[in-house]
Amino acid sequence: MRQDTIFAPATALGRSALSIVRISGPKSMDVLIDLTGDVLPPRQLSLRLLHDSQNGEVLDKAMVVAFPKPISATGEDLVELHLHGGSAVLSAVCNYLSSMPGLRIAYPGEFTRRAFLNDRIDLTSAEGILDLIDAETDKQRRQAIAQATGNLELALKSWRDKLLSAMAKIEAFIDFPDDGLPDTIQQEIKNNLISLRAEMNLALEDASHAERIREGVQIAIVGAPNAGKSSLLNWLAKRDVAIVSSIPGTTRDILEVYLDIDGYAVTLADTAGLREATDVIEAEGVRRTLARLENADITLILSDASEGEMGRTAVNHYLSQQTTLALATKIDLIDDIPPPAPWIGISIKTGAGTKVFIQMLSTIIADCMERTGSITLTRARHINGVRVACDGLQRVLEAFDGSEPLEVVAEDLRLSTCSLERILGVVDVENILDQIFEEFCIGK
Ligand SMILES: Nc1nc2c(ncn2[C@@H]2O[C@H](COP(=O)(O)OP(=O)(O)OP(=O)(O)O)[C@@H](O)[C@H]2O)c(=O)[nH]1
Ligand SMILES: [Mg+2]
Repeated sequence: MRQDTIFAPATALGRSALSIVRISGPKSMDVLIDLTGDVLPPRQLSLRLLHDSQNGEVLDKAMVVAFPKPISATGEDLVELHLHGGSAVLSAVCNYLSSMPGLRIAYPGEFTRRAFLNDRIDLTSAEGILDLIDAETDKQRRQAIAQATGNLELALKSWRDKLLSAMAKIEAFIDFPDDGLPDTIQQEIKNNLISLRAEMNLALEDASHAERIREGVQIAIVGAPNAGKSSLLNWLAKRDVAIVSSIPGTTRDILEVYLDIDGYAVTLADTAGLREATDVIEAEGVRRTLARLENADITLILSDASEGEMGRTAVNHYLSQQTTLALATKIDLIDDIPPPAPWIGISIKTGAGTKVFIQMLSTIIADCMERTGSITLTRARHINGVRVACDGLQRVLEAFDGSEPLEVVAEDLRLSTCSLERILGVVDVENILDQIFEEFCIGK
């Protein structure tokens, strides 16, 4: 399959100034000669007429560039055609390419997959590229570009090298069981492994934050019926997403909007008002609200300020978490009199209190996302791998009192090393490749 030459549009379809088609594989250079009638200098953009060599028709006048292997994005001969944008030019060129023997359209992610298989990038960088393309906020972009350019790869490799160096020292003594491991060497290995374990633990602690940056923080708006939840959602979303009415029990299902708050991706959910439901549909709405409340990273609890103490006590028991903001709504109805702490008074009608609210919300979101270390594990796959490595390391450190033979210690170090290599894609990759690359778009 890797012998196939593949091609695909690398830019989005539709009307645009330019449209790039990439071709990768053994026939790429022949295709370029066929299209231009010329052998082009490598890695240099050239302006050429592209012909259909079967009937001589000009397909487009375009900038083209050739990247001979192995110094190309895929590690294979790679050609880029920078065509004029628009669907007709693109389909004429793609139709012509499909008619050429040995050429076929690429599968999603196939270019990046080939880059990985040809050792141009490791698996974490490939995932970083995917995240970068999917990034919708600035924080997501920063996290993804760090991973795509090899930050995680470097960290994992340095951890692996530290494990390998400990293993080499231990294995040197396995063949001399009588002498045992000299104390000074044992202490040195131990100190190195203790600091390695601390680094890994820090990365694991940060991991949930990194995952939230990638996937977005979940915020739920909850409260009694008619508290103004849907009004707040519409105001934050700056559009009429949810129906607002003075009838309690208007919202019965969960409504979600995706927002960018200070560069962080946020999923904001409006929910059904919490009360003893009057019918089965509302009861289901309340059940869903409670489930969402449990999964939320941040909860906004709303209570109608004009109902005073009564309204607040109804939702007080949800106030326990740190990541909860308590909002007393409609303070315009009580002459903007501020409610007692921790309640923050707001009015969607007059805008009173909304500035303070937004500031507090931004702070809570930032706290939720803030990381302490520099290494970012963005996926469950990374977290599990580092956890396994860390567990192995723990066993190694415990075995140093001499309770286990050196062979057992070395085996645990080997398991830890393997687990890190699995994240990098050095070992056991076949079963996860499809899963990772099928998320890509065609042409990447
Ligand atoms: N005066 C005033 N009225 C408001 C304010 N915010 C919302 N309301 C009104 O309060 C009523 C209920 O608003 P919704 O946003 O539908 O309340 P909800 O919490 O979503 O209600 P349910 O979906 O029934 O649980 C509507 O008539 C809104 O116009 C506000 O800041 N001031
Ligand atoms: Mg509502």
